Parts: sequence; structure tokens; C-alpha cells
Amino acid sequence: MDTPGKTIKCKAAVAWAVGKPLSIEEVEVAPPKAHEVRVKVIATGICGTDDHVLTGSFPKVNYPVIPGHEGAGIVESIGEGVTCMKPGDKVIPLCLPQCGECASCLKPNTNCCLKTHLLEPQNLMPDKTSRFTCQGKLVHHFLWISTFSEYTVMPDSTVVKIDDGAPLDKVCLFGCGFSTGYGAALNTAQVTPGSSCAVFGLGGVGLSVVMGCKAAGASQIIGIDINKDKFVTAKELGATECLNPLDYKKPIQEVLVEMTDHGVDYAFEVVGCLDTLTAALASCHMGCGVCVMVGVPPLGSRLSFDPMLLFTGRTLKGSFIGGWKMKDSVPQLVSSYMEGKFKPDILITHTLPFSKISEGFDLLHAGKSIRIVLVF
Ligand code: PAD
Ligand code: ZN
Ligand code: ZN
Repeated sequence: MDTPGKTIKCKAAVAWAVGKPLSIEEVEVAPPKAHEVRVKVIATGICGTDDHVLTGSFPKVNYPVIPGHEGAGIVESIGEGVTCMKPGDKVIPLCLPQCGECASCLKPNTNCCLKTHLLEPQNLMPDKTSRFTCQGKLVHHFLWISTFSEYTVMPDSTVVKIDDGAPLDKVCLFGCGFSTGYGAALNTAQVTPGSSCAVFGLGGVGLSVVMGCKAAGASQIIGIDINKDKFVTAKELGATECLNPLDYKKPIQEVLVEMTDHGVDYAFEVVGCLDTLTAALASCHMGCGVCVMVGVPPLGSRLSFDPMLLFTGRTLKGSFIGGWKMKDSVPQLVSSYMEGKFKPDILITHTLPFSKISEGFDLLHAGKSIRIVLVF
């Protein structure tokens, strides 16, 4: 079909309002403007963050919106001035831009590009218009990439070309979940060989933290989840023990401090809950333990804990998409995957046609999946 320059009609999953389930609609996707790229999405994962969008607990989202941010696809057409890719290239949309020009992009030690949604909401393209309409209404973008649409438009700073041989239904996980978890261990915590680690929350992101801790040479990796069904995969990926907080009368941080000789070297919160964040910090070793916050906290929440936990030398830090400068790192992660350096495929418990997206969210809510990949 001769589509470049024309509006494309295709299927997309639209969240019309907070608390409403996704509904599959026919949407119109306008052609890309200057420095934009239109991508045919081939596969997209469902991340816990997409669920936060449906419940209204992700900041600065405008409705109606097309969520989805863990995709992989093929460039359909490019706008004026795009030089980094061409139609037919395999690409991964990036949920965190790397504009290459802002103060953060110019610093070597942060990936928090100042074009991030948290500073400059990405609900419309940079020219403040949307490329999506449905039933005559404007539909918003999500993180500029909206991968729950068969075709989607994004700025060229939020998409990167990858290896031509990459299997798109697997490497879509590099757009968020795997990169976030693996990088939280390697880049943010900088886990050291022989250390002890505790990972709170064993979803797709938490299990990727487990893989990162193992790759970094940690000798003790304790997985913590209230759903014991997650323990088999966690152990397969490198967890040395798994704990269910519901099995203990005392708080889980006390159990961890006892079993690790005064606390772990690194703790990761990968649930998105303030209680587990405080528990993770309190399970760190006094004087040197590092707690990394990966889970997205509830919208508008405020943290409260005993400041002595920090006064006595523990460190609390956040990790945004694993600390990777995404444009530079995602192609390298894909290449390492192609060389067999890690196998995030094990995280994909279900591959479903896009039309079954609601079934995918039901599986996520029931705790019966790790990562669900939808294919168009
Ligand atoms: P998920 O829903 O697949 O996994 C969450 C896991 O936490 C599940 O296995 C739950 O059973 C478990 N859990 C729930 N409550 C508790 C509890 N009280 N104690 C222990 N375990 C519990 O989500 P996910 O793995 O896709 O995402 C996890 C979080 O990471 C979520 O908040 C998401 O928004 C966030 C995230 N952060 C970034 C980032 O850049 N920091 C990127 C992507 C996702
Ligand atoms: Zn995500
Ligand atoms: Zn930037």
C-alpha cells in the first residue's frame, strides 16, 4: 500500500478516561512532520506503567490516550530532516528521549534528558498537536510513542535503529522492562561481585534486576514477592532465595537484616509502593547499603520514614529506565542480546494477538504472567 504522506487508518487501544478499560478502536494516524518518524509497530509488551496509566496513577497524562511504550517495529515513513533512519529500518521507540543537546544529555553521568515527560509532558508532539484522531476526536500520545497502535508517530529523538536481524517480538522488552531492571543493578546500584542483594517485586522489571545482579556477580540475591508463583522464574534467573512477606509474622526487613548479617548491600524496590520502599531501605546494611527505587510511586504520594535510616549511612537513589542513555544504549543491548549475552525471552510468558489486549491486562492483574507481548 502506498502510505507515505497519507493518513493511515488502523487499530489502536484507546484509554478514554481514568478507570475505563482500554477499547480497541479504528484511529487515524497523520503522516510525520519535520523531525518525526511514523512506525509500523510489530510487537509491544505490557508494562506495569501502562496499568498505572489506566488507573490514573501515572503523572501528567491527558485522556483520551493511546498507552504502550515497550514496542518494536519498522519505519513506515519519515518527516523532513530525519537522517538517522529510513523506511524499512527496524527500530525501538524510546520512552525516555535522548535529544543529545540538553544539559543532561551533555553530562556523562545521567540519562534524564530534559525533554522527559516529567518536565515537558509528551501527550502531544513537540509542535503541540496530535497525530491521532478517533471518531473525530483528538487522542493524546503517551510518552510520545504510544505503541498500543499499529501505526504511531514520534519525534526522531525518541526512536532508534537496531540490528536488521533482531526478532521484534522479543527485543521490544529493551524499550522498557528489561533495560530498566538490568540497568538499575548495573548502572544505578553498580552491584559489586560477592555482594548481597534484595529485590522487592518479581514482575518483568524486578526479574530483570535479578538478571543484572547475577551478571554483576552478586553472591546472594533474595527475591521478595507476595505472589509465590514468581519464585520459580526468579530462581532460574539467579535468585538464591525467595521470600513471601505474608509467610512471616515480623516485618520482612527484620527477616532480611537477620538472614544477611545486618542487612543487604543493595536493595531494589520494583513494586511501586511506599511501604515496600521503606522496607527496602530498612533492609540495607547500616553505613554502606544502597537502596534503589525503580517502581513508580503512587501519584501525589509523600514518603515518610525514620531519617536515622539515612543518617546512619544508607543511600537512597532513584533509577530512571535503568540509567541508560537510550539512543546510545538500546542498539548495543540488542546487539549483546543477538550475541547471546542475556536471555530476557524467559520473561515472556504469553504472546497474544493485539486484539486480546484486555485479556493481557487481566492476566497481569491476576498475577498469572510476567511479560505479555502483543503482536499486530
Ligand atoms: P508487575 O506488575 O509485573 O510486577 C510487580 C510485582 O510486584 C508483582 O509480581 C507483584 O506480585 C509484586 N508485589 C505487589 N505487591 C507487593 C508487595 N507488597 N511486596 C512484594 N511484592 C509485591 O510490574 P512491572 O515489573 O512491569 O513494573 C514494576 C514497577 O516498576 C512498576 O511500578 C512500574 O511502573 C515500574 C517501572 N519503572 C521504570 C523506571 O524507569 N523506574 C520503568 C518501567 C517500570
Ligand atoms: Zn515500562
Ligand atoms: Zn536531552
